[in-house]
Amino acid sequence: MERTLVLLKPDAVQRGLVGRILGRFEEKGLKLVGLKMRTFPTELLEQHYDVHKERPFFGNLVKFMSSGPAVALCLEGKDAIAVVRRLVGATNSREADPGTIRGDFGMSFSNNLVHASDGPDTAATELALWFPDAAELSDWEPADLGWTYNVAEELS
Ligand code: FUP
Repeated sequence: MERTLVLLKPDAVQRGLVGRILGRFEEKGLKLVGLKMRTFPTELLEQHYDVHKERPFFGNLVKFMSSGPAVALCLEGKDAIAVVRRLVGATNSREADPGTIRGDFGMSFSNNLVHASDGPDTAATELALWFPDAAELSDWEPADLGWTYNVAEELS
């Protein structure tokens, strides 16, 4: 099982898409382990996007991400990091495939609704940053786990 960080960006909140986007992940069979909503501080966003700090769009990106409430999620599942990235789609929403979240709901490159960790190292770093307190994450077993997966073949 893997865990990954997903952010529903301020545009997703402002456009009233939080429920539908979260629903995509739930419907897929990903387990919701953590969820919080607030206007996240600039310092946190600067750390989160540290890899982009020399890029020309960095200032606008941090400003956008801290411009209003956003939602941070921790999702869990087998191969969850890659599964979520495929569900989210290409960075530029105009080029994202139909059927993906960005492809279905977005028209923008920068206002692209969702962030998702892009690999195991990033997921670990990002989850430690966004959910530093283990008590914010819930360990629970979905009642339908044995129907979502072939447990003997896929989860042993
Ligand atoms: P992604 O992994 O798809 O979230 O995209 P990146 O990590 O490459 O970029 C992070 C965010 O920066 C994107 F969601 C959108 C924004 N961005 C721009 O605004 N302009 C650029 O040229 C590249 C990225």
